[in-house]
Amino acid sequence: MKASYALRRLLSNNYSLQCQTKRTFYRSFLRQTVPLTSVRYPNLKRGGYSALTDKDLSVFEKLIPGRVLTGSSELDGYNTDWLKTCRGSSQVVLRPKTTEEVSAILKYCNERKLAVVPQGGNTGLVGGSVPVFDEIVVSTQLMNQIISLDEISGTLVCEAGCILGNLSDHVAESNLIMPLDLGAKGSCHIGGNLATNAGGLRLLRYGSLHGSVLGLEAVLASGEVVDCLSTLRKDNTGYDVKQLFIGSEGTLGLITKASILCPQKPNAVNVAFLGCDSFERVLDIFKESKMKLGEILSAFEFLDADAIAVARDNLKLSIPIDDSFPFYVLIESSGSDGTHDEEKMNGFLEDMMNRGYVIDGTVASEPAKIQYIWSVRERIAEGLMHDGYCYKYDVSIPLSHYYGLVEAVRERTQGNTTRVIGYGHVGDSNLHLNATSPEYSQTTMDLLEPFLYDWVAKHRGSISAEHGLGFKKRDFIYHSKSESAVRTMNQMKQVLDPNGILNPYKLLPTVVR
Ligand code: FAD
Ligand code: 2HG
Ligand code: ZN
Repeated sequence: MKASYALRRLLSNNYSLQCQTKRTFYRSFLRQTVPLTSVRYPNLKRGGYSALTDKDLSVFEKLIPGRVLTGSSELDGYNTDWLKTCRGSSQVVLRPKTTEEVSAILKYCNERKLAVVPQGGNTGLVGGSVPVFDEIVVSTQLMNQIISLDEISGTLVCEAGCILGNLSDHVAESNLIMPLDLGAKGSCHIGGNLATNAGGLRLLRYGSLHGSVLGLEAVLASGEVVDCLSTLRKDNTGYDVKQLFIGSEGTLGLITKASILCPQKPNAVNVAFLGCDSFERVLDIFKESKMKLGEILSAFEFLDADAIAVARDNLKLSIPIDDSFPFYVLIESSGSDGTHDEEKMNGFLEDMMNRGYVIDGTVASEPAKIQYIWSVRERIAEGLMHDGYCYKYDVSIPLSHYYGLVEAVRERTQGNTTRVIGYGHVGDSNLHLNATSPEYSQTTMDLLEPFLYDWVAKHRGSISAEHGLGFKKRDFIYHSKSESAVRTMNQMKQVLDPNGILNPYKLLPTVVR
């Protein structure tokens, strides 16, 4: 293991790179003109919703004085998604501060049949958080109060608009961590995380939000407030209604508050960044890491050479080890005893090197170095945007077929893309496949879809592992869900939102069979 050499190189890195403000990045991309969604998808028809009037605006102004945004330049960011692939033409953004205000807004919109899109940090990757036509944006930006933190049980209660990174910083003061972590933590809201059932980098260890969310409060389309804000770990009194809203992508209700179980902050964290020569070796290392690291294994991520090229060439990040391997693995251990964990990690890595599974690697236990290694992985989504247009896929595939999809897509789209990369949460069987081109190309899109979704369905995977269906993927739902399951979802929608005002054109398919 060339650990000392690689760590020396890490030390000389410019750490400020990872602190590059997201603001500058977003603004420079906003200057590009994103076609209106209604233009890119000409066959899509606007639903029979009312059109916004001056009278509606004055009602909103009375409900939330001073927090009704209407200027078109102010609305740009709310109308356009993070990927710059979807753009709506909403004329108003409402920024309530309380559940009561959300309730009054939705009640009025429901009575007037005005369509609404709930929006958190607008980091969603499937076009779910922005209007398709002229839906009213209800933003949770000002609902950002932390309500309580019980240090003994680790229960955090907060409003939906709290930024994930701020919550992490807050709970860290009590030696706790959030059960989820993702690259968008600086912007995404906890309400948005719940609405998408976000997975992220810690799911392997702490499980999905369906387990760590203890309670939530949501407002239905009618304005009724559904209070499920329990803080109990065990509560089997009837249907677990809160679960309905987790992963419902703003189509069943607007989440206003949540209570979340926060794990203890681990005393010792080690991160290894390793190079290997085939994807089979990645799987061998995963299997061995589960056996040898056992309870301290907290993340297992992989990147292929083309993903590494994005970090190196587009983000100008220095790769912690030699950048010529076909595959890279990032392993994190988290535990309570530094010496014990380090011994375990070093023993495991030595074994992997001796067996030839790992060719080169570096391991870090200091926070700044750990953060740097993680930034190489976390910033790939940002780096891809430098290529121009990004075709983003987020699938689950059984590990025996996992990387086959990247190879199949590369072969099929040869000459029509800048690159096709594979990376992601291999420990959760979750692959992030991304293709890029200088600008949107219908030819490339036709090569990718439905081919890619058919491939995933044939190999018994899911077409959306963690980002959701949103606007872009809803019509492929049948590739992963039965007709009866989709019909049941549609019935739930009818009961909770009979006028269909909440996030129309999202999640449910155009045609329910
Ligand atoms: P938004 O983008 O604003 O909204 C997302 C959806 O939730 C929309 O349908 C919206 O209508 C709905 N919604 C938002 N707030 C509410 C609310 N209060 N009530 C009801 N509905 C609401 N996702 C992962 O799962 N794992 C990752 O590792 C991951 N990494 C990412 C890294 C980057 C750099 C980026 C840009 C995105 C990443 N994402 C990831 C995708 C994204 O789903 C998450 O960032 C996050 O969960 C979205 O939160 P948000 O507040 O930005 O929600
Ligand atoms: C991640 O894991 C996100 O970094 C984004 O889910 C994935 O860029 C992507 O496809
Ligand atoms: Zn992810």
